[in-house]
Amino acid sequence: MNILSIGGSDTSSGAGIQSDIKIFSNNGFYPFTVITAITSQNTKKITSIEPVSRRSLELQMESVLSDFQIDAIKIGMVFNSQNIKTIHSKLKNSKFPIVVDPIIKSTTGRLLLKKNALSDYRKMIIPLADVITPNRYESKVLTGFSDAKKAAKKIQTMGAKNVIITGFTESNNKISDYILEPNNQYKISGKKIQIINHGSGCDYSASMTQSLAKGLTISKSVRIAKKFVYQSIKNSISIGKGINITHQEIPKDTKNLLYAIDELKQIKNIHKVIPECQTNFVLAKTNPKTINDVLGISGRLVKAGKEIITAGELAYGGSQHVASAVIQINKKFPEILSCINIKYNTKIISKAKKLGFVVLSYDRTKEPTKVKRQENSSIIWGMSSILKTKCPDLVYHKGDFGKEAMILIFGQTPNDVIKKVSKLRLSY
Ligand code: PXL
Repeated sequence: MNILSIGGSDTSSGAGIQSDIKIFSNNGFYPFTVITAITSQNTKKITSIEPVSRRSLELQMESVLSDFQIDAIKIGMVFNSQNIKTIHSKLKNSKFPIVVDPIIKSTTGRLLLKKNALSDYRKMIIPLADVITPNRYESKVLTGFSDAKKAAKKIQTMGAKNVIITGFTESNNKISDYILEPNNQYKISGKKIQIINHGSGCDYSASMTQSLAKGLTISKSVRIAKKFVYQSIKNSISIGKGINITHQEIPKDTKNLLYAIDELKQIKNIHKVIPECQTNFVLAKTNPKTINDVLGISGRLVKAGKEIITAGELAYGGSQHVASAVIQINKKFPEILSCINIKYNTKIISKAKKLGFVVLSYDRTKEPTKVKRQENSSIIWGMSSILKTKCPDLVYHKGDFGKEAMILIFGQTPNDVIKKVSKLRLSY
């Protein structure tokens, strides 16, 4: 899925466009960007803000909108009326879900929306919002109301569909947000963390945008955003001489699998081994019991011309078949945690044998009818039927009526699997 982030460039990468690129990429989204202004800033202060020209902003918007499929848009910092008018004219008839994050002042105290642009912001940016995420201060500046519920109602009458006032109430360890949907209002509370930081507002709206792209409900999206922000503040880094910058720690397993997927994409002619049903690449936790213990690609690795692209994100439970295979093998060989499926090809099998790989196979035409009828049981049956004493590097089956023949390559780690796939390269 693809997300467009419209906002300011932040040299510290703690907020704005750079922060969104980090978040969306880490979470399996492709980020497109349109820059409204260039800020010079570090963890102590902002020393300059230069809006881009109207022409540049128009052309950036046209470049992105005319070419790509977009699943959601986030609008962050828009510095002046010219920015606002241009964005409005390009998005006023758009059908994408839009999250508006009203950026008015930085944590370091600098105004990021010109005072004389406020009225255009109310008229032209707020009505674009499917979701708008002001904090209390921002809701007051936008409406004049200190009462956050009144402010939310006013913002809704300005044209935003769903209004979320973040930090509606706060105590030492709890922070609640107020949500006003078209026909519903409620509060959602979460844990609060006391670290002054740069980036948490951006993180919240970025997370909301991801959830909207996936079609989640507002309340589910808010819960996810609150957890995401809590973690990113908890993992915040003291990287400069001033305030902390929020940060997302990618779990080790996710990093390893992502790294291996990248390596896979570099293997020459790799597109030739992507089967009709596409490829998944998985990494299990130790002692996996169900597919929810196995990290996989929630879409697949798909062939696009001579390249392969990752469609979807990495998620536990993201793979059904390849994950089931690894779970079965792991029962007998607990060191095996990773697996990939590739296209059946006799040359690959001969090469594997020549290389001394342990090659096993099963015959799907021998599968009992009962197993065939039961969804997802074929792999479990197939794998258990071949597990003798040797731990396989490669398992294949030649398919059955309506079932594609397939090769599975196993390893202890994703890197181990990639090494095996690379060694087989000359055969495809
Ligand atoms: O955190 C709000 C924000 C958003 N976008 C840019 C920023 C800031 C805060 O400094 O600089 C570009």
